[in-house]
Amino acid sequence: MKIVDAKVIVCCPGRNFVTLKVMTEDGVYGLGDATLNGRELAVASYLSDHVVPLLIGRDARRIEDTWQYLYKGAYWQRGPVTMSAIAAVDAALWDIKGKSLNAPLYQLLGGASRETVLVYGHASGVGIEETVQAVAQYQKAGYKAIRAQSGIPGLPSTYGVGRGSFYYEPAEKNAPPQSRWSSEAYMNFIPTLFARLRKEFGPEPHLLHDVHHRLTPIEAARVGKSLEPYHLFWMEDPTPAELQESFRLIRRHTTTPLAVGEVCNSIFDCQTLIQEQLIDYIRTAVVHSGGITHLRRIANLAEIYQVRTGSHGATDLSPVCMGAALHFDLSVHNFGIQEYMKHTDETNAVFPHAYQFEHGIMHPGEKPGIGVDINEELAAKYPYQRAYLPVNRRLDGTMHNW
Ligand code: KDG
Ligand code: MG
Repeated sequence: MKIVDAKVIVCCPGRNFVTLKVMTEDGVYGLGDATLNGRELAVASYLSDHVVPLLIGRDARRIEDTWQYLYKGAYWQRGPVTMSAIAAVDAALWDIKGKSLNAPLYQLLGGASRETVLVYGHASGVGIEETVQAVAQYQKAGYKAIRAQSGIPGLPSTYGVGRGSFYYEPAEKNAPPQSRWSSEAYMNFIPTLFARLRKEFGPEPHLLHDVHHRLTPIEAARVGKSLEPYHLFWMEDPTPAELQESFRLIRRHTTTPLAVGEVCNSIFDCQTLIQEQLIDYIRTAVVHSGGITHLRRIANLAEIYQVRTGSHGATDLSPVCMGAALHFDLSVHNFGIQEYMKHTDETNAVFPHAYQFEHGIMHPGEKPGIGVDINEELAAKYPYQRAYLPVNRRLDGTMHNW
């Protein structure tokens, strides 16, 4: 089954998405998400200028060989741009395989290991009261697992505070927005937020929290310890994971479960974290870590060390990625949870999909392949708009992690 054409579709139905469409000689096509928030066109160029010419004439059925060909063949291995491009090809080929065998993707991955996929959404507010209200809204909408973020008293802006209920979008058109940060103010405040949430909602709902790479290891250890009475489902990205060994220190001090991986692109970025059991959840996503083929390798390694998956699923991961993620989640044995933020109505219209959300759980649907399509005519009505993720400075002006 030869690949006869492939094209890169860039559109902005509320936010930018990069989608690869791979066409085969018998008319079956597959889709893959290649969106890298704030750097979308770099991946689009990597694909259309360098990868698409290599795909024409290849056998679409040879998924593993194509993955190795693009990874080893580039010589410049790994990195977010390369791995997002390879991910898009890989997902598109899995989509084609599913469609040509008339089977939903999860059946090709070993079949369902569970009936449904547990997801979590982001509740946030400018202060504690608003966050309490947002968590209540999510609970009402059926969510059993809720990430809670709140503005910090004394700071003008904080990561994770959304735009209206059920919608979170950090990227801004034209220039990066700038936020301010104080680890001291954050560390003093954050236990009061979770004390209040537990008091209000009791022990049942899973509560999650994202530190967004902003603390040093010893600060993270202190926060983890201070949150222990509120038994979080996880504390995410407490410190940057570039230095994987730094999680040893956090781990020595706290039993709060840890989740890392949304910015990891390969198994080598999280190998120490997994093999030393320094984390509990690995958050690598289909789109940013080499597609289904490579994500399975990461999950298989993690399974040996009792680390479960908790894939990134914010709104900058397109419905094509969400569909693929849900097939993966349904099938992989060591699944933990899936992040799910609703896309806008415009995005959902561009990407009609079979996956469904109900009562806090999801299912990828039974359509052959990934079960997500693209309406190209509609997509063309939403041209690319340059946008950037925010940058973050400490109160004295020093650049900090966002
Ligand atoms: O593109 C970056 C966002 O998706 C990310 O900042 C959101 O941290 C995030 C999360 O956990 O969803
Ligand atoms: Mg995060």
